[in-house]
Amino acid sequence: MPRPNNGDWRRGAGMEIDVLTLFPRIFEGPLEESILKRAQQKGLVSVRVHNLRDFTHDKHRVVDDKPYGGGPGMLMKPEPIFEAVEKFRRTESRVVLMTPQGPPLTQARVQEFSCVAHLIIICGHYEGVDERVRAALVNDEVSIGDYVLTNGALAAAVFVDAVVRLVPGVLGDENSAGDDSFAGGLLEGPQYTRPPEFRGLTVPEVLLSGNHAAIARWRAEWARQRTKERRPDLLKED
Ligand code: JFE
Repeated sequence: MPRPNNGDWRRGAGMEIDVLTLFPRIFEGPLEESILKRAQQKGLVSVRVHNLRDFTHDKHRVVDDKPYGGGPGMLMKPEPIFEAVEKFRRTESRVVLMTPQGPPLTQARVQEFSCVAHLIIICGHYEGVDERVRAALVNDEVSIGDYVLTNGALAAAVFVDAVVRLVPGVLGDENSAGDDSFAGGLLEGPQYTRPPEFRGLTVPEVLLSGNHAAIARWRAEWARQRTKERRPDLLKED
């Protein structure tokens, strides 16, 4: 996977992410924990969360309206979203819309996004956003899975977490992200730590053997078997 196309990317502010949401506090928890927090402290990534209500100009700071043609629920008005995106957007920015109607996120797509210098993430709310936001502003739509959340903010937190951990230097060990389930297209097999026997349950002998070739064969065989059993879809070619 190529690293960033943009010259400023690593010397500058690290990866930059602007999140546009009506619920900024949904982000505070996840961003202040462990890896995401350290990534920001190290200057590898900078996540800024903005309240879309701050981009209204009327007294009641209205961000929603009824859908034309009728029907239940409300939609997000285009004006605050346009104003916010146009404030933050640069030539290298990618504008991402969280929506259950986007293509489902995969680790391959996460890897691509981790190479982008600047992400602007629009979190929908209510029943969704005015279609003109999609048409005029959005580069990529992302669903985090085939289930419906109450709004896009939690989906965006999941997306940011998956992307940020792939930015070089964020994980202590550069290899650990590459070893993940899915990175190799297969699930991982069983894993064990000490003690070698616990409540009569033992660790497979081969893992204690010190025979690295045998261990690698054992792991490859279990990865294949477990993937075939649990996620045969991952073995099929597309
Ligand atoms: C929004 C909502 C009614 C959506 C048919 C904005 N993977 C994923 N699941 N859910 C979302 C993403 C998501 C993202 C943004 C969202 C859900 N909603 C709720 C309500 C119909 C909807 O789409 C609003």
